[in-house]
Amino acid sequence: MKPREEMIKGSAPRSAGPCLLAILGLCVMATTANAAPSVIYDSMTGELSVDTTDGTLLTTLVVSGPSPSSIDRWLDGTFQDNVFWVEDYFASFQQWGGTGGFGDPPVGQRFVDPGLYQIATYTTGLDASDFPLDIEVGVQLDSSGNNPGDTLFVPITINTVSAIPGDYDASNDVGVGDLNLVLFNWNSDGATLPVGWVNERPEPGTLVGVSQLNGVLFNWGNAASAVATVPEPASWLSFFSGWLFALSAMRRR
Ligand SMILES: [Ca+2]
Repeated sequence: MKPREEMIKGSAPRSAGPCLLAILGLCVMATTANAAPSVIYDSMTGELSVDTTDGTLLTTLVVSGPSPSSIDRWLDGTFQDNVFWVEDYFASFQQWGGTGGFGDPPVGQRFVDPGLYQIATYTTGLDASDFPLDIEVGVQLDSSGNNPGDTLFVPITINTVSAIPGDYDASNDVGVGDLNLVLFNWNSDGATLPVGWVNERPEPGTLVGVSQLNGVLFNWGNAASAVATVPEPASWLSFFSGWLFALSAMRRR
């Protein structure tokens, strides 16, 4: 097994990361900062996906954690998504690297086109503690290849499904907190949700809408250890009138 720094040729050794990042950071400040890509683990399916629809030109990816049970995309020695890949699991790091230009054979571009890619499957039921370090995302700063790369560090996004459907904020019941998450993020892309949206996060590329609202309404009042409570008619009435007002206000904006 090759050392991690050697495997992803052309990426800076981990120990040099902060220094390189500081130097590159000065350059980036004067131009345009990259929006953050996201790396999503779905605890129900075990699938790991990377979302670079923000335009990130991903060249390498390093995920600390357990070994995946399968590599579903960007396998070692394959040419996929215009990139020739090296891929390996070594010393608690699963890593992918594009080698276009200096791979064997030297073919294609080094960065993967921006998009949403499901790349590996892990054991189900993992949480953030199983991925102890931020994800390292190596990027190319422009598609010409003339601009040097950068390394972004992004926390992993964990998608989970609560034991209580509609309990988006993981408070163990379905109520106002969950409704507010839906209303204040109405029409937001699943990739841009606040961290307080813990359970049943919509996938990147999916907009928050009626499906999520129904998840709250049809499970309203359900709690973790109690029989579902049915709100009294008066509380339903005030609840719906408040919601309709909020929705109409959002549509006027
Ligand atoms: Ca809740």
